[in-house]
Amino acid sequence: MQRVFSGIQPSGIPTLGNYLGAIRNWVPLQDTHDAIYCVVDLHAITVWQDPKELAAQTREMAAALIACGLDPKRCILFIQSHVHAHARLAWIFNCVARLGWLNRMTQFKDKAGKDREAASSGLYVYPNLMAADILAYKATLVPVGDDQKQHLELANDIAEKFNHDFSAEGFFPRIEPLIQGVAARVMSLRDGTKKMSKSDPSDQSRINLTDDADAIALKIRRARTDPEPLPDSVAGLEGRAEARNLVGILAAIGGTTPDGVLREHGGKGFGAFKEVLAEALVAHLSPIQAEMRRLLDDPASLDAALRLGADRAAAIADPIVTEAERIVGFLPR
Ligand code: AQP
Repeated sequence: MQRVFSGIQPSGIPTLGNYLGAIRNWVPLQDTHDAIYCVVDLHAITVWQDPKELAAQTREMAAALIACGLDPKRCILFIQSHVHAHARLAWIFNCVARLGWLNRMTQFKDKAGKDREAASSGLYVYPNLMAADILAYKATLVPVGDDQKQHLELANDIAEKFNHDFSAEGFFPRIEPLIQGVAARVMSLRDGTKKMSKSDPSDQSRINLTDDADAIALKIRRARTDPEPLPDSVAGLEGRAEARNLVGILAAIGGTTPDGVLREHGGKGFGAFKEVLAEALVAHLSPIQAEMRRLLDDPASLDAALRLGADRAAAIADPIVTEAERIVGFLPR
């Protein structure tokens, strides 16, 4: 069975973007693949996180994943910092990856903003840790949103250079991204050229998975749009990033295509369309929210499931990383 790995940062409440671009697509893979999913707290601290909030957000993210359909019995679900193999392999990869490669990463440029000198060194080497996350399990398929494609190409460069430099041909496998769905990239509700992000300073820019019906309706009502009515087909969405985004969201939620949405709603003004969209979102997210609340009411059971997940993950990753350390020439203890 092919092994898949994916992770999500507990850097805030999961957004509709995380859900449609990633989490939702992870669920069916539990039954067809050897699936490993991780809440990546080591990645989250590459930008400042309040320690108390980080712990709470980590648990909340795990609850959200389970509420969205990940079943700790059908997949391996754990917290990244609980399995030390990730950090051990990441250090080796810090020494394999070239600065020139990292300099090309657009996510660093986006996240560091204008004051790059003030960004953490962790943010800079983030893609090396991501490569370690995947390769510590020799996973070959990584379901991610479209925004992560560049990091996966880098992970393949790292694997190839490791195999080559240490004469370990084939030790680390090639990784393929799995980019699924009509909403592979959900955009900000305030700016159709920026992706929806859980750490965007504006809460109005995103739908959080925990937003109640009123918050969802308000955010959708306030979402930026243009004054034209909806076109009859996707060709008419050209140059209308915000309209395209809202149509894409309804298509993804309703299990249809943007053309399907426009066949039904083409010609409508945004006032009417936004009401339909808000209603569909509330109906879709309510059961997930109820299940999340139930899980968070019993943190001891949730933590126990995550401990078990970490044990299962470590049982796979530890021997692989120990072998990588031997290949590098570290003296076994
Ligand atoms: N807007 C998005 N549309 C589609 N997919 C998305 N993903 C993130 N945003 C969108 C996918 O979600 C997965 C987990 O992402 P992450 O938490 O590891 O980091 P991220 O990509 O940086 O997500 P955020 O929400 O923007 O987090 P912050 O604000 O902390 O940086 C990935 O598979 C990603 O593709």
